[in-house]
Amino acid sequence: MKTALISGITGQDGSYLAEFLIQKGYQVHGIIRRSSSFNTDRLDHIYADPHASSRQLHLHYGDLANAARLSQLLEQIQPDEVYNLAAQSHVRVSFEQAEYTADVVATGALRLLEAFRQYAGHSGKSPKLYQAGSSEMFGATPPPQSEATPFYPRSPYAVSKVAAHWYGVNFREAHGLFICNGILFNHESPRRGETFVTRKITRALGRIKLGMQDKLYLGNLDARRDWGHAADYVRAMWLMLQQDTPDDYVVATGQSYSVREFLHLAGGYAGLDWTRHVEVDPRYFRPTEVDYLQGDAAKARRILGWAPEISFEELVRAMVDGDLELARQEQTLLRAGHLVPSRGAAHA
Ligand code: NDP
Ligand code: GDR
Repeated sequence: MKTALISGITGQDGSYLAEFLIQKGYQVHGIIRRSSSFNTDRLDHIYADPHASSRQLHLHYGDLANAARLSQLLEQIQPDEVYNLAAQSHVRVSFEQAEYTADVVATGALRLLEAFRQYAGHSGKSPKLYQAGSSEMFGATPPPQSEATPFYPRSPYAVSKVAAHWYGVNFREAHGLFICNGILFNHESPRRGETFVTRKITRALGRIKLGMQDKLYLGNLDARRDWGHAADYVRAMWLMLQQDTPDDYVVATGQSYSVREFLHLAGGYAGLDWTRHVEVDPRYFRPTEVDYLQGDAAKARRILGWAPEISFEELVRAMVDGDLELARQEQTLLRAGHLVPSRGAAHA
């Protein structure tokens, strides 16, 4: 039975990856940040009482800002596979919190790599590490983007991911470690954070459909993204670590749509004329935008045998269905006199 350690386990990808690895029989350990409010909602359905002997999911407090704790966790858990998914992952927020983003995304990855190097040196195992890289690293370089495409990052987030990518390559080459960089294009799901554009849209459509909200304020509707489903993408992460040699891979669907096209499809499926509800608010524009991402995942297809199984249309439908159901639940709570936070002003 293998043991995995996931940083960022409470995020969208962390929850899908934990589910995937548990189904494969892994013991899954996750690093969670201490928070004054609960941050484990996405894991509730797979969480088991710590006293249950059969449980496969184990959560530990830690933070990518705390190097000593990362070392301690690796020594204690002795993982076969480490997945570094933790990040301040919001591109626009990174313009406001550039230094913090660099500390978590770039230096945080370095802290984990350094702890991993020491652990690998004396564990007697040959552990493997996955680093969550991003299509944002390509930034302004025109599509299609593959492993051979030069990086041209357009935000503090993307610059930090480029640094983390090269730390990974350097640790692999300098110390002979098994480290893979995934270069994943956008992937979404009903568990996507509510301030990313797809989820912001489907969340609002659900509430508009039930009369709980009228307007949705968005930024650049012309940006194009290659959107896949997170469940498909965590499988690619795992496949990278099952190979005999470490390498870097682009993971993408190869199809690209604009935000406007996403609105059209999601609005149509929800039975709404989105043009009556959406307004453009420049506060959501980015100082430097990434206009057009469309990945070429031929290498992942050839070497990993990976291909997406969930189509763009299925993704959009799953997200709209999920958020219509959530809006219905909110409406029931409201009618029963409970407080429900307003989502109209999702501020990113
Ligand atoms: P999320 O924003 O949903 O999750 C980020 C996770 O990182 C959360 O668990 C968060 O914890 C945790 N985290 C944030 N800061 C720290 C810290 N200082 N120490 C420890 N944990 C921290 O991201 P996704 O699941 O969407 O993405 C996973 C990874 O993949 C990220 O690195 C992201 O940058 C990258 N990526 C994502 C893509 C996508 O389209 N989703 C595409 C390409 C790359 P908390 O819950 O407490 O906030
Ligand atoms: P992105 O995702 O920046 O690609 O990063 P996001 O959904 O935030 O933006 C996609 C595009 O939509 C445009 N947009 C808006 N975006 C947000 N968030 N809010 C809006 O109101 C809005 N209106 C238009 C944006 O300008 C952009 O062009 C995501 C994150 O998950 C990163 O962590 C990851 O690395 C990349 O995907 C791949």
